[in-house]
Amino acid sequence: MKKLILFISASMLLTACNSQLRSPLEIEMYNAAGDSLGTAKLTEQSDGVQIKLKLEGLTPGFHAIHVHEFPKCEGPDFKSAGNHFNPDSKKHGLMHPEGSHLGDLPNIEVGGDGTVDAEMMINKATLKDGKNSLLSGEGTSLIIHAGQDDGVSQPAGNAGERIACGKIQLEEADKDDEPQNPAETGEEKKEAGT
Ligand SMILES: [Cu+2]
Ligand SMILES: [Zn+2]
Repeated sequence: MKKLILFISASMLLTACNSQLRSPLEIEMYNAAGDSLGTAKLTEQSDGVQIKLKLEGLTPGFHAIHVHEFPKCEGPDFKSAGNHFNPDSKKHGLMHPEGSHLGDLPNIEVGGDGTVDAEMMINKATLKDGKNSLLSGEGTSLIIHAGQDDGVSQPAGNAGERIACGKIQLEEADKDDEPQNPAETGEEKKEAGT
């Protein structure tokens, strides 16, 4: 009986750990120079994914923010992040009749001190498996723009340059595509030319 209880609590613990890997997921946001601006905390909820944004060092005013399709934040232009996350092939814009991209979000307002502390929902998104998962494939990214999203212009709301980027992906440790043969780790890997 004792063994059974031990087994049950061990598997419950395992389940808890598993879901913790995906939610909440805290990601770091970087500017074009590679400096950290703060964090975004993503949490799975029944109707979507909640984002809690705590950033500093931005220019005051309204800025567009979207989920983009690739977890690649290569500055200074962050073009590597690709287009908006759009698993249903819709048009861009929260105000577009044929919209919107799943990754479209309302503009954020940065205060006079350059900080923003905002909370928003990506409706119908998830951190679990499936086509609407922000972690599908390699993952996605969260991008902030210099200007604001007008809510209708194609393809991306005429929001201007990409000024901040954060990768929405699981920890490196969770990836299983790396070869784990200890015999291969003895030799230092040569860096690819950057
Ligand atoms: Cu964007
Ligand atoms: Zn969009």
